[in-house]
Amino acid sequence: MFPDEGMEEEAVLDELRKKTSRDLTFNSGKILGSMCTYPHPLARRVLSEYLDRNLGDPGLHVGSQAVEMEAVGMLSNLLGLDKGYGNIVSGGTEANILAVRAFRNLANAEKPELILPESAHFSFLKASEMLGVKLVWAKLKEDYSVDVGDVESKITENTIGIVGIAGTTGLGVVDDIPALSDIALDYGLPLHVDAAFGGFVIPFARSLGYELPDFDFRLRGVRSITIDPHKMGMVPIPAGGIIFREKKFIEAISVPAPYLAGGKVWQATITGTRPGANALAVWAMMKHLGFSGYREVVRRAMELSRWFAGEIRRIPGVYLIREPMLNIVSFGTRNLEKVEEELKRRGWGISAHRGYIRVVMMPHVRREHLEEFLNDLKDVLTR
Ligand code: 0PR
Repeated sequence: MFPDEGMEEEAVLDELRKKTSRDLTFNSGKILGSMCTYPHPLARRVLSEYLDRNLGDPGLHVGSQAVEMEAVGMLSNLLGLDKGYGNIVSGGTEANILAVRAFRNLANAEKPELILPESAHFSFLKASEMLGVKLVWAKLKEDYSVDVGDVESKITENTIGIVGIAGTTGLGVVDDIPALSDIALDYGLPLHVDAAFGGFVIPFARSLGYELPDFDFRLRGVRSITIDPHKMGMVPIPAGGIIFREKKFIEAISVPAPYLAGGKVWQATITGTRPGANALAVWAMMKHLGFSGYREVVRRAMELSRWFAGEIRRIPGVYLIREPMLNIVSFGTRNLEKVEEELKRRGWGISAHRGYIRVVMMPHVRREHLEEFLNDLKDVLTR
């Protein structure tokens, strides 16, 4: 009901505190299955200071827009491009929709089709429905990466592009992007890489010596990449990233917004009014941590996931779905549903809806949390 009279601020806050007390918090260490994390203190400061900035009207917030473009520039560099074109957006969903939209608008297909791995995130279902693009699913191999031969066999004259995934949602698998890039070049098709999760992991993990395939703009077939600062980038929600190799992709999805303060401006994003503060936080975090800072975050996460996978392997009745490639470890158990239910009852933020339990080693996850979790898991299994 809409209140007739207002309440005191403290009373409002009290009520909110009570209502949200059932939420799990990242700080508690109980959230093991999420790709989000507790935002970095610097990012929190930036957000509270610049909450009013609106990138939907960049003529008002000229400085913030320039910072957004610098952030896009830094992300492009991280992904192997001297200069890229894109935006800081609301998340991986919007970024993926923008890529599909650009591919569709640039293609001349009567019945547009997009080829993507069976492991692709459900954001592509939204893109498909909104954009009238048919999804053509490519099979996975035994190692859960996409079967590149199957991708090639599904190319038709209606194909508008191909999607590869660098860090799948369920298992953190990195597809054979070099092979997909070759196919894309052979057939003159654009390749989109969904690195919503892996974008802030793979470059750093590789520099630590982990063997992972090339996945970014260094491969000539790659035309666009989704990379989410609100996952491993430690920026508050919402902060996604879409980067295109060439300006024509942005032009293909831009609409004129003629009456804004900046004169005739063009908008490529789905959202109109959108948070400048989060884009500034993306910029601030990259400036603050730098490559070496993020590498330390990733080092910890990768080491923890290797340790955790080793512990999982030692528990009878529990098995890894596959060796982890990134900082995601997914495992199955006997009586999975009952195990999930009991772990949740004990306060763990996990889910087994895909047929296994996914543990994402986000920066808030520490070894002592995992030890406690493993003890609970062993206990539940012996009941
Ligand atoms: N692409 C990939 C590979 C993803 O894993 C995700 C999100 C997206 C795109 C879409 O990103 P946005 O959610 O930012 O639009 N994957 C997470 C998942 O489904 C999203 C998530 C995050 C779910 C935190 C739960 C959670 O607690 O697991």
